[in-house]
Amino acid sequence: MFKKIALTAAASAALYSSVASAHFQMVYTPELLREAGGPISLKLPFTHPSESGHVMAVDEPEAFYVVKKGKKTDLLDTVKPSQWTSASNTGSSYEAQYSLRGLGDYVFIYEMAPYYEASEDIYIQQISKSIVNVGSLPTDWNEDFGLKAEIVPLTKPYAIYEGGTFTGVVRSEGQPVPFAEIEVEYVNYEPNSDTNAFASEGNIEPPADAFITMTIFADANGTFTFGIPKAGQWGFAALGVGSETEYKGKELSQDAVIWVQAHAIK
Ligand SMILES: [Cu+2]
Repeated sequence: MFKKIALTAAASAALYSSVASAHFQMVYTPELLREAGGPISLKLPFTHPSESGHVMAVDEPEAFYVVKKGKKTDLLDTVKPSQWTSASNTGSSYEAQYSLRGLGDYVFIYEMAPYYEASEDIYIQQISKSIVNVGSLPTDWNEDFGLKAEIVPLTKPYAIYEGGTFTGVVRSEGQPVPFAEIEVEYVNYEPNSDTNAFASEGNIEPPADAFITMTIFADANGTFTFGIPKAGQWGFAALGVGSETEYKGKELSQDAVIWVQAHAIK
C-alpha cells in the first residue's frame, strides 16, 4: 500500500509488478548497541518506515524469540497488541518488553503472520531479525539460524559508522539465495517509543521516489553490500526468498528482514 498518485489500473500493475513492495516488519528498539543491560521495549509495526506510510493490521505473530549465547528463549507470550501511528494512519500493531541481562548479542527473531496484500493479491510474511548488543561483546550476531528466510550479517549490524557499509548473505534454510532482490529503507521518521508514532518530520529529504525504497540485488552467492550514508536505523528486506511460496491457495512472498544501525562519527 504505497502512497500512489492516480494511475490507470494497467499502469499501476506495470509499475508495481514487483512483489510486496516497501513493506517492512519492524522490530524496533532505539539503541541496538547498549552499554548496559536493563529493560527495553520492542515495537513491532508492519509499515513503511522510509515514508511514514500505512500501518497494516496483521494477525498475531507465528513466532517471537531471542537467542543469546546459543540459547533460545520463547517470547511469544510477551507480545501484546498495541497501535502505531504514521503520517497515513493509526493502525493496530504489537509490542513487547524484554529485560537484557548480561553482556553479548541478543538476536530477536519475529515471524509475523501472513498478511494479505489486496493490491497484489498475494500474502506477505516477513521473518525479521534485530540484534541488540550489550557492552560491545560479540556472541551470536553472525549465526545462521537456518530460518526459512534469513539475512545472515557479515557486518556487525549494531556497529556501523555513518558512511560505512553493511554486508549480508541472503539465505533460506541455510542455503544462499543467488541474485535475491533486496529492498532497502532508511527509518527516516524517528520512531517514538513513548507515543508509538513516527516523528512528523523526516531526518532527510529523498531527492526522488527511487530513494524512498531502494532496490539492490544479491550476487551469485546471495551476498550483498550497501553503503550507509546516514546514521540511524536501516532495514533490508529480501523479497520472496523463503521456502514457503503458497498460503491459503495464493502466492506467498516469504521475505527475510534485518535491521541495522549506523552511528555518526564525531
Ligand atoms: Cu503496505
